Amino acid sequence: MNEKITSIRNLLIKGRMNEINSLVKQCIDEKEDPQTILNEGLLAGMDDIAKKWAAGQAFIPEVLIGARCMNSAIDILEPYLVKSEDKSKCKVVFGTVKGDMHDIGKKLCTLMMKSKDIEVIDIGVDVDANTFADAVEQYQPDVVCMSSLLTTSMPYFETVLETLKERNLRDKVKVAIGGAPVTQAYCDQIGADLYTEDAVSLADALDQMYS
Ligand code: B12
Repeated sequence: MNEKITSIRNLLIKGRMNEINSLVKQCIDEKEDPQTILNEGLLAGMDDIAKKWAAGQAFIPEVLIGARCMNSAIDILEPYLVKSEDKSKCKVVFGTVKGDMHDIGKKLCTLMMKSKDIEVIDIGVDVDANTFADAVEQYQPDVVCMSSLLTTSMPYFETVLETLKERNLRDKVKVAIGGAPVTQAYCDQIGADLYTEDAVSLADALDQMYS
């Protein structure tokens, strides 16, 4: 394993953003695969933080600064992971539902979709049902993607689906849901159109649906 990638992983929990960003740039200059930097450096580091948090060895500030470092480094990697210029295959509106501030997964899904020439309009975190519906009216996407990382925010998917129905928008868009607590069974139960486990499978599924 490239030592710099191991350092990126280890520096994440320390929140050393400048050093991480500089190592990411060095790895890119040395022609390291950007997907490897993402998976074995940044995502592995975030996973270490999550495990430490679960074990009571790390606390919210560490998680938060780790997340900030991760988001900053993803911005550096984005141009190397994303092809551009081609016409987009489909348009996606993407938000994290009301009550939920988690956005790293959304950001990764966005990156992977962009790499498949899918246009993504990110409407943020803590997004309420009417804002999702307004975005459908404004941007006329093919797909609405919703993310939830909390068992407490997950039921809000149903509120959004209801609002889309009430505003006669539900039959105009496909609705995809995801995030750690979400399952295919839950997707079927609430009548969403698509669930996948991770960013790569979401991008692949939409790529196939709209090719
Ligand atoms: C980082 C993090 C935070 C950061 C978020 C920073 C940020 N900018 O996102 C901070 C510190 C703010 C935070 C806060 C909280 N968090 Co938090 N957090 C995490 C942590 C450690 C990592 C999440 C993450 O980014 N993972 C990495 C990304 C890449 O993975 P992902 O989000 O799962 O996304 C992938 C898939 O799920 C999927 N996906 C995601 N979205 C979508 C959408 C679609 C359409 C599809 C198809 C797929 C898809 O693709 C993604 C990429 O492959 C998790 C632990 C964990 N193991 O998940 C806890 C966790 C989610 N948090 C948790 C909790 C409890 C909280 C707090 C309530 C803590 C508190 N007491 O305040 C608050 C809630 C704040 C709020 N209102 O949202 C719990 C949730 C428990 C539960 N079952 O509800 C977890 C599981 C930790 C734990 N073990 O207890 N958190």
